[in-house]
Amino acid sequence: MLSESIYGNYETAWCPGCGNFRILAALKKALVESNLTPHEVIFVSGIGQAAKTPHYLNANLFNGLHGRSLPVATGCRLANHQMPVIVETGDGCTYGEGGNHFLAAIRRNINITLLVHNNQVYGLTKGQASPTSDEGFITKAQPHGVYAAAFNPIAVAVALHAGFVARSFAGFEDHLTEMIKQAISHPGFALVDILQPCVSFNKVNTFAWYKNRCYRLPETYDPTDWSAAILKANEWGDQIPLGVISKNSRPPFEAHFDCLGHTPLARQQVDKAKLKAFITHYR
Ligand SMILES: Cc1ncc(C[n+]2csc(CCOP(=O)(O)OP(=O)(O)O)c2C)c(N)n1
Ligand code: SF4
Repeated sequence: MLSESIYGNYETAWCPGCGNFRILAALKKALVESNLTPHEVIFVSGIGQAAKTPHYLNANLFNGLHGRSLPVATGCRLANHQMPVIVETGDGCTYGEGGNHFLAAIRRNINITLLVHNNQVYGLTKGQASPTSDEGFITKAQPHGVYAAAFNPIAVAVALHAGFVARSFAGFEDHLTEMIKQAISHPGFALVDILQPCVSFNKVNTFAWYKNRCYRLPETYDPTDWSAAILKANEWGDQIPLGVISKNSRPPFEAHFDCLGHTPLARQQVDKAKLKAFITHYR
């Protein structure tokens, strides 16, 4: 029987009260309830407070450049398509710096789980606006308020027919655990956009602000109805829907490659003579 202690219990560099603590707790629960041991899963992250999450987990990790976790995660998945790949990232890291990788990963339907800690601000660099900051949001760098329209990751993912699109809130740990579990078990690209209060640099979108607005989708809601999902994806403001907003069963990227159908590349024997001939051919 697995227990959360297998993933360790580390001291963090996060501010007391940060939403990341609840996300880390839900993530550990989801891993255990998915019956995954630390050596069976790999985390990939970039730079930011959210991207530090795997530093506090006893599991495989690749920590790379800001915004560049999705290309690395793609490589991990193609090298070993039997290992779940989980990306831990912030709204700045993935929707800003890594924006084009976000679009490409969805379109290819890479079989990875993307957990975006969306605090609507750049936390690590001390409070500049991020792509998901609401219009008018005032920061030290944007003293007159943000002029740009907020990026809506759920609407973009649904519009691109992403395999699995969900939203949860760090304040609802059980709901979040369930969404992460479903995302891990989805056979294709899975996004969970997690509303995460940053208690130091976002004094507008607080725990109370989200709690007063978030509601759970009713059981009658059908995430396979794409038109309904587009409407749901555009709900934001006084009412913020939580749950699986959209789902479909497009074949994952790896299904297109015969060589990935059986043994993972990482475990296949390399035919050195063939490899040499290949390199010589393109030299
Ligand atoms: C290419 C590049 N641009 C900018 C930075 C500086 N930088 C580091 S973290 C960060 C913002 C992180 O914000 P977010 O991804 O939302 O994560 P959070 O810290 O809020 O969890 C920025 C701009 C960098 N390290 N690399
Ligand atoms: S700055 Fe914000 S996101 Fe970063 S640890 Fe503190 S509360 Fe969390």
